[in-house]
Amino acid sequence: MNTKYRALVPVLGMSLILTGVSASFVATSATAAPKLKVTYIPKNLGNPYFDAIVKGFNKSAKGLNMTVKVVAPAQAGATDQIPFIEAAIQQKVDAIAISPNDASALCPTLKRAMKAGIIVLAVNGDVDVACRQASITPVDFSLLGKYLVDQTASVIDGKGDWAFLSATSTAPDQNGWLVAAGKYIEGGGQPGLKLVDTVYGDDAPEKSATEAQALLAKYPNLKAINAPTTVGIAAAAQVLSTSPLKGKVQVTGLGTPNQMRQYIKDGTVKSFSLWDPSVQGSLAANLIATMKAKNLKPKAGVKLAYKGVGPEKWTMGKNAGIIAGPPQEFNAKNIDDFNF
Ligand code: RAM
Repeated sequence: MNTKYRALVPVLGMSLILTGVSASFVATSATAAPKLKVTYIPKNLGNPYFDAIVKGFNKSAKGLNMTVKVVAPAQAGATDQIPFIEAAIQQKVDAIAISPNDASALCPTLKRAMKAGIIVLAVNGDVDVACRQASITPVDFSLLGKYLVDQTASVIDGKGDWAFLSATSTAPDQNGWLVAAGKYIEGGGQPGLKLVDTVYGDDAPEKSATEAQALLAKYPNLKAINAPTTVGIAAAAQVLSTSPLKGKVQVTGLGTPNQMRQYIKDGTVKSFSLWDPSVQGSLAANLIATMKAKNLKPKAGVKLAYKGVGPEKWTMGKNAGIIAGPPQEFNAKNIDDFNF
């Protein structure tokens, strides 16, 4: 587990993770405006991808009179985030930002939060639109499906059997991308490729490694594993890096440059992609502050300008969704230019 920003404190039978910056909500003086209290709930613990989102959150929160408390379950199960949402409601926070593990299972609890006057944002993945006020996602999900299939084609010259190693079977982000990938394939995209299986590593390193090994054993003609999850791709690359199949089976997908650098350097991986996750955290902090200060009601067409955050000018799309993207490819030529 990454211990950089976490202290594990057992509270009411669940694990509460506190960021170094905001171990508790900071009391304000009588004259100062009260600090905005935000709880951010990533999918699960121990994933550096979410550390990067938290970094962006904290960086922007500093200038926004805001404290950000980060709490998450140990595992990324569909309902595992519910107790953390409930705790935030009890603490009367101003806003809850959540990277959901399920599109519907969290809805009744998120609706209760909104009824209590709490701003609810979906970050990195979305929930049913009635259960949040806005979403910030990294990419247009329908476009990323094609992107992943084309990415697989590019590492095996457009030909061969391949499999998806995904996160959890309920993950709204990965599931959205997988459905879009399926549509692209059905429509004749990359006809030289054959998708033989989709397996789930649950965004847990050990389970992801076991699933990668099982794929290699089950499909002797497998040419590539595409893991559209930073946990899955690092686990699959680690398995291949010490296997006689290194170089014969390609691993690609979505990963953080810091976790994947060694596998690019040792030749296990040719290329993979990701966006900068910190932009989503920065956008979330700024959007919460704007919604509070200006009583902004998010909807399509709302224009936002945030200095130092990505391209700085943002427009809300359909269902008050903001896309933080774009995906970027990493390979041996550019991997050292990135540090997250
Ligand atoms: C993992 C998580 C996250 C996803 C990234 C690409 O870290 O599943 O939700 O967006 O991978």
